[in-house]
Amino acid sequence: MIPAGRPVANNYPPLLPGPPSVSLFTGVNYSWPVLFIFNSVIMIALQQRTIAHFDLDCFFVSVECLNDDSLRGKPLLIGGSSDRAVVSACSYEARKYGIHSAMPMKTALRLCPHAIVRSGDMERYSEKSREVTAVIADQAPLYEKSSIDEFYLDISGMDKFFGSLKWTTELRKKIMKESGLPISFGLASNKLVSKVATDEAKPNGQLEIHFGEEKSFLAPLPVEKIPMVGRETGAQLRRRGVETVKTLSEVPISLLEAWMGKNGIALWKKANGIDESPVVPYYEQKSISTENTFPADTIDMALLHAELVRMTEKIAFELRQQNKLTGCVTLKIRYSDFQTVTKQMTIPYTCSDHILLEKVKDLFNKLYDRRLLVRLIGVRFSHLVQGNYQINLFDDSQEMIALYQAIDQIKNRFGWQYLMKGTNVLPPEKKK
Ligand code: DCP
Ligand code: MG
Repeated sequence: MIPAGRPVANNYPPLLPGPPSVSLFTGVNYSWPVLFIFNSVIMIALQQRTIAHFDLDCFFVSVECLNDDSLRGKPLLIGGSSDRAVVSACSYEARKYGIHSAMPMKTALRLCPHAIVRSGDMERYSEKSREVTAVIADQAPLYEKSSIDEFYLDISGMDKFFGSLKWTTELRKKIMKESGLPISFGLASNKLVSKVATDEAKPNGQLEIHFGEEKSFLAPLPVEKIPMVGRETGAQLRRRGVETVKTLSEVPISLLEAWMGKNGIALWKKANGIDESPVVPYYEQKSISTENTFPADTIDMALLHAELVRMTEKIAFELRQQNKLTGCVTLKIRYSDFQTVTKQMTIPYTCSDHILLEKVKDLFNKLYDRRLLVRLIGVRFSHLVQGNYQINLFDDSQEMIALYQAIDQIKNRFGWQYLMKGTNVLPPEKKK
């Protein structure tokens, strides 16, 4: 039984027809046809959703296998080759040895000394990611690109016309045929259950969870299968004797709230198969931008460059705080005569300052061609997807990753403006 005040599952019963003539709120009597239309509108509004979640299998590894067939079926690690490098991605064969993403390469090679190591190629992965996006965009009425290799599709209502499982299966085949990459999907009534279903279907599979079966599907799974349960939360729950999603769903919501605050409530909902979050269309996702009008129009290159560095570092930090990567950079310049020009560049997905700075400076050098005083400059990152900051640090070591972590911790604590690249520190007279 669900105690009063607890959130309940989103399985609304169909509205029952009332008596032949009913007074709704106003004392006016409505006839049958009016009530029927009213009912239909409400039912459509509350209708259960059908959400498909797609995730490419072993994405980086699969791209490498496309280029080199001899790598198939082998323990393969993607990452830097230096002593202090980390694993970005690993094949299923490598995972059997306990290797996982973000593990130091040295540890991985100790676990599996005969593993093959390939350095990553973010440009190629981004290209393939965009290829898959194009196939989905061409077919799906509403889709969200949630990470470099992951998509949510809202295909509610599709059943009436094609059958959602059939349609999704066809789309999966089309993606695999056109990109050459294996992909799995989960189909369910919300994002959470569809994502967990994809995970269960992997590798190279598909799984449909029918409406009403969400809780029983999740129940036997270990708590770590719930996406918001990381290693730390998982360990915390296990220490308290909570090992399966079923046990988690039975913990009183007030207790979970006492343990974890707001997150406890969110977790309880997830354990009970409830997730009302919408699929956010890719083209409506917010970009991150900043711009600055100079106190006096300027042609001082050192000042302009320093400002570009400052702005780029500011919004790259914002990107990392939101756990996002950008796939497109736009630069805006307004000259002193108010002519405004912009230029954008599609880039491999990243959130690293040094990569983004290079792109922004490149755009500036191409765009700034009038040798006129500049009134304003602006930088914008768009095509945002969820992603870890270490995703493209193939050649970088654990020290580089630790440095990014330390920089972001300091920025978090004292404010982003207190830690910047040396090039951005201007002499006091220029700061004015
Ligand atoms: N990635 C990374 N660093 C991480 C996690 C992931 O660089 N800590 C990269 C490599 C992956 C890609 O992102 O290939 C996609 O991440 P997934 O979590 O979807 O992992 P895979 O696609 O590799 O495997 P799976 O089949 O489990 O989806
Ligand atoms: Mg994947």
